[in-house]
Amino acid sequence: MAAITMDKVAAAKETGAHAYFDEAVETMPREQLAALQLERLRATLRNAADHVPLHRRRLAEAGVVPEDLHSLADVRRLPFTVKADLRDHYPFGLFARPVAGLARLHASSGTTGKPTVVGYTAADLATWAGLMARTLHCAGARPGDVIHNAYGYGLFTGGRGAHYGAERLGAVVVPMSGGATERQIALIVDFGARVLCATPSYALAIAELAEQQGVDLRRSALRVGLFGAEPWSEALRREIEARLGVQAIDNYGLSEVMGPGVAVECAQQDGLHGWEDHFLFEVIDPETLQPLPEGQAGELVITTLTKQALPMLRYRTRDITRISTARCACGRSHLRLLRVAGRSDDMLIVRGVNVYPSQIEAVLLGLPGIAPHYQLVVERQGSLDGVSVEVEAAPGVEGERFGAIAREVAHRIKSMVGISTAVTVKPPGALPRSQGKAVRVRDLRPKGG
Ligand code: DLL
Repeated sequence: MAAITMDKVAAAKETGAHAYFDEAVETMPREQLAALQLERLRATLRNAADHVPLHRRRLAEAGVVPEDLHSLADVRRLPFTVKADLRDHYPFGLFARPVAGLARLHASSGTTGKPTVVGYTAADLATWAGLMARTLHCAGARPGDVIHNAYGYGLFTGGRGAHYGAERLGAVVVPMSGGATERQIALIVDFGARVLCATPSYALAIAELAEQQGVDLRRSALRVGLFGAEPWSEALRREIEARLGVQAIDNYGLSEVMGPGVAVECAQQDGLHGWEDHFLFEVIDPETLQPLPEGQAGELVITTLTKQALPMLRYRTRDITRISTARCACGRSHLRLLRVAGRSDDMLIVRGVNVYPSQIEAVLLGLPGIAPHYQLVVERQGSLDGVSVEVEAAPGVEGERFGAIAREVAHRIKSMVGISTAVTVKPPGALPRSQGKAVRVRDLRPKGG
């Protein structure tokens, strides 16, 4: 079986290499890309200053006149935009076009308060579809492929983002959305899907249920997985690749700047190409707000370069990553973002140690006796925060081994991540399965304290 998987992955790598959706743009020399960015940045500033009162005021306060920008480094003179700006101007206050002139709205649920609302003109939707087609192609999808789309449809940008990108690519899209996992499996097999789009945690749930039903998806037509919308570890990637028989490609995006299609890995799986003809990427120190040199980890900041309805100036994503402009073996010239380990909001500080859930995931996966499902529970213990870890026993593991497994998991987390955790092993199937973005952390700390 392992041999089948390896052949399929090798074949996917083969088709993915040195083939572009838009060769001229994807391999554009970096100086030319920079010139294009500067020209588009000026147009974006003009759009923002002319049509969005908040940006007009902030640009005036910063003393920036769009025509004044002489080099990309001047982007540092621009004010930042944060999620609270969208909330404070709910629903349409940051739009640069009247609502009647838009073609679509999306929104993110947000756990507290108002959702963040984003809008697109018809031209924005066409840009987005083009970028998603490029993204799918970069991941290994090709015209004529059946693309099974299990990202949620609705206000979430994942479903429709992948949908219109797949159509634009010339592929055959199955608009499945999340949930009804049994049916998903049957249709993947019956329709001969070559590409699966899903969150990584949902891809795992599909793999698991297929195995329980005796369906071997490694023998199906699936070759490529386009997975994203949540942080996931390299260990989870290997797990999904082995269980589904796909090359699992990471893709990144966020609704505030567009949706999926902002950055994606190529077949090299060595960082995500950020599409620089449409976005300007910076990494800053989240404390000092100063730009960080290439290679240093910090908060990703994105400026949109072509959006009409919702131009975003230096949007602070809260996502932690690093940038590399080193040339990629695939020939694409666009910079690479290192896998996004997590959001600064999700970072836990346990007795002074900074921890992302994905770091704990990396330890858990592959440990004998446990399944790749977990949740972290954060509680206030006296004046400090404590983290307990709930893991699930692998199928067939007897209850009397749970205690020993829990001790082993706690020991590994302590030695590899550096924090002490209380570990509970639950029976197989006890932890909730994801249908979209997985809930990795249950935060039981008192609100506001
Ligand atoms: O999750 C857009 C998307 C859909 C991306 C489908 C990829 C695939 P939002 O719901 O606005 O948009 O959430 C954006 O999700 O700021 C990151 O924190 C996180 N995120 C998205 N992709 C990745 C990824 C969509 N590949 C937020 N790795 C972002 C890690 C990711 N985190």
